[in-house]
Amino acid sequence: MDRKKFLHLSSLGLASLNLTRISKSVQKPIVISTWDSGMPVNAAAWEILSKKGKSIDAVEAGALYIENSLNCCVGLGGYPDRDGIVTLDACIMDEKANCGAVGGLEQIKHPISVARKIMETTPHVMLVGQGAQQFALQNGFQLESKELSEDAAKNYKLWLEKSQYHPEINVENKKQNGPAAPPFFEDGSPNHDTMGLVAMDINGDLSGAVTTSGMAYKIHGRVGDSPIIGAGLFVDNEIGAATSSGVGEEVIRICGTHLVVEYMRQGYSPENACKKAVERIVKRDRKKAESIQVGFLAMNKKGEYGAFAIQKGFVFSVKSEAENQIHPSKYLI
Ligand code: SD4
Repeated sequence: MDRKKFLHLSSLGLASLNLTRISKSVQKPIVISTWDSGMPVNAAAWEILSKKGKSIDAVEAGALYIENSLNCCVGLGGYPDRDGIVTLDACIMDEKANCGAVGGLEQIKHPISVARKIMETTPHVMLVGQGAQQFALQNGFQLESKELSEDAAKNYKLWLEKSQYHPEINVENKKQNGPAAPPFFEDGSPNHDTMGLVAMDINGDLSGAVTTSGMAYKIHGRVGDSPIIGAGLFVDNEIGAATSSGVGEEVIRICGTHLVVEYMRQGYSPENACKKAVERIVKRDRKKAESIQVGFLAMNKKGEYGAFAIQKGFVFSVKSEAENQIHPSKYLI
């Protein structure tokens, strides 16, 4: 920058801002994902990102990894609805705002790939229920068994004793209140039933994916935020991308991840953008917010990332050249 231009910018208070932008290099490739279960998911995505692959392939690979883990509560190993049926939600979105989604998909192992197929081969964004299953079968996906995983069957049986839908938040609560209250496993560990991930590839292109069995013991037919573009996932290649986990109804009400991206557009850091969205939920109904969890996770075009949740306990996983670790999210209440 020549001296004259520098002095001019200084007079506007913009010189340091401009210099910061020049000196700060973009962190890429990078992948971030919800929860500690995101560590192996990131590793699967990194296989692609580290070989200069595309972020859309990386996020699909990450989601496929967790859909394959039958001991996990994402995918067919997940917890059922109150009728004992596992219904899966997923979506995927790329740097050109191409997107695909499935809601309430039954007996198909890889909802994320069905979502991608919808994105790439149909004029639509979202297919649900029987139609989504029919589309999957027509496109070579196998019909899997209806049987619940061992863990899910055990917890469902326990849940049936009271049949109450009370998504709990803290492990402490869970231990006081007895077993099987979602979103917790019987041993008290959090039921991370949603995997959301966002990646930026070596070209700086952003993509995201979400896959989940949704809230345990939901009403049959209920679809959460996870497969809804702008709620569970949003990608804007000019600005950044965001994903969410927690009580989907509250995320849908504020178009959560779209809101986070819009806050980043206004100049908020990823963490502060997530915080603003959390504040929106809490402001609407603080009493309700005190009893639920919602966490947002976001990345901007510089590869900066951040998260924010209503409650303590939300964590996220990051993989880049510089790090491979789990971070605790800040929280409001
Ligand atoms: C849902 N948002 O179905 C999902 C559930 C979730 O951790 O994220 N649980 O509402």
